[in-house]
Amino acid sequence: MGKIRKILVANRGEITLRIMRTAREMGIKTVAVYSEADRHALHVRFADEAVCIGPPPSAQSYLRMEKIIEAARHTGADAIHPGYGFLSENEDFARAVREAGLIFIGPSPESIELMGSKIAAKEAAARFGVPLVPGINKPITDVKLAHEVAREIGYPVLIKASAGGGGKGMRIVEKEAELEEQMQRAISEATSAFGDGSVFIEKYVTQPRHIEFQIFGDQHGNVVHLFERECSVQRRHQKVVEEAPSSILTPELRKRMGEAAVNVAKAAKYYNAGTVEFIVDSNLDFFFLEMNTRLQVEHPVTEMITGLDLVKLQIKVAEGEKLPFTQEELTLRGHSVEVRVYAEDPANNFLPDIGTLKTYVRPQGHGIRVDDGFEQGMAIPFYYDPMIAKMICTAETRELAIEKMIRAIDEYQITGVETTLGFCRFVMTHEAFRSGNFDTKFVEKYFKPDMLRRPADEVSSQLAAALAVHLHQQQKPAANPPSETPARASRWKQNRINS
Ligand code: MV4
Repeated sequence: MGKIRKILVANRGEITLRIMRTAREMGIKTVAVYSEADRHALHVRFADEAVCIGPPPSAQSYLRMEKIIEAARHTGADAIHPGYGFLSENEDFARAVREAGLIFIGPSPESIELMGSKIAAKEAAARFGVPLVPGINKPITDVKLAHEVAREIGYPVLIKASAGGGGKGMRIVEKEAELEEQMQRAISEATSAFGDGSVFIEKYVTQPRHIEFQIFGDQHGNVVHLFERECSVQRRHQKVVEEAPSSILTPELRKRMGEAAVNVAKAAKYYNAGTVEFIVDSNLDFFFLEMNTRLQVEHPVTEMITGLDLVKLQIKVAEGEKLPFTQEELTLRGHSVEVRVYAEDPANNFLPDIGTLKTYVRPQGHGIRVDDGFEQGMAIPFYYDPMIAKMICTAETRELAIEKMIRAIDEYQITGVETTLGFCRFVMTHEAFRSGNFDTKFVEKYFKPDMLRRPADEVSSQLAAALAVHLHQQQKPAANPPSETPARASRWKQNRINS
């Protein structure tokens, strides 16, 4: 251990820039690794040094442990930050980094491994008195036992893969007649997806809210929580909006959940940044689900309400320093909302819309933070996650943060690709979101793709209808219906919902 002088960031995009910025402020040199598709990427330009690690597909570049460790050796880096995604929650990578004599800026391989097994994670949490969803916390293969368990906890139940997480490999079983078939399917799916067919059964909590606690530990056994984030607006387990604090927690509930989160971390002898996920039911009862052993995409909302730089803290505890504060010294101020801006087409089932950012102008002003990895004229590579940016708006109250977000969305100019900005605006202006009365089914319940139809489309569909009538009167089929608005035309002003 000791002072870190040079960090290699084993990642790409906005999170790599975000990490390198803090490193530079701390006087630490930075090393980028990149694939052949990312030669001109901003993280490569920003870094003090950069090493190409292979062809565009992640499996041949950002997932190649030995290439990355070799790049660290070659450049004399003494630490590796994994970012999120890619190798960030891979215990073999954390171990290989340690064995190469380098510092892994994250938790121990043992903690990553423990939390990688949902069953082991729940077992550890239960030993520390943390509430779990009713169910059985053992791998189940025996159908008879499954029937007994499900009958006892009551339908609907949820079958989850122990090696899954983030919603992967989950199956809802509404009634007894479906249990056996769903179990067989879950087991075979888990076997092929994770090489581990262990599944377990939980009571299915309907209309839950997703509330996660940011925790932080040092290597001296100290653990604190940095309050919660609420991420209930999701689409197919992809978070759309995150905020801190949650609008449903009272100070008393926050204290109890925070203590439970710290206990989960202590059960795993956890250090560095981590996130403890809970679901909260309509009675405000909370249950531990799983722990994410990485810095999360949505960490900025926590930074905004605590005033802390989480990457700086990660680096300091990785150097062996003690946490510079106690739980009692931490306070929460204001409200912060984050939206994720993707190059996806919400009107077309959120299909990735890969292309070049013809116009790219960020919003500005008080309380607005944009974490991104692109500039105008850059192409969004097809090989990776199509997130363009995270936009974080912070103000004294939730209402003001939402108002600021709407203003910022309207000011953001992106052309060349379809984006989820209009969809984010839909959420921000929706009564259910604004009132705080929503759950994880928000998108399913309220969003229909045609809600984002732009005025220009309206015009062309009216034209099409008029033409159809005209042609029908002439008894001729339409050979060439009028074309849609050019897909890549400037339309940022039109990103709003027709209402
Ligand atoms: C649940 C649940 C209801 N009951 N477990 C989804 C992600 C993974 N971390 C666990 N997830 C869920 N587990 C029980 N017993 C509902 C979900 C869930 C969900 C949770 C948080 C945020 C969004 C979600 C969307 C669908 C399902």
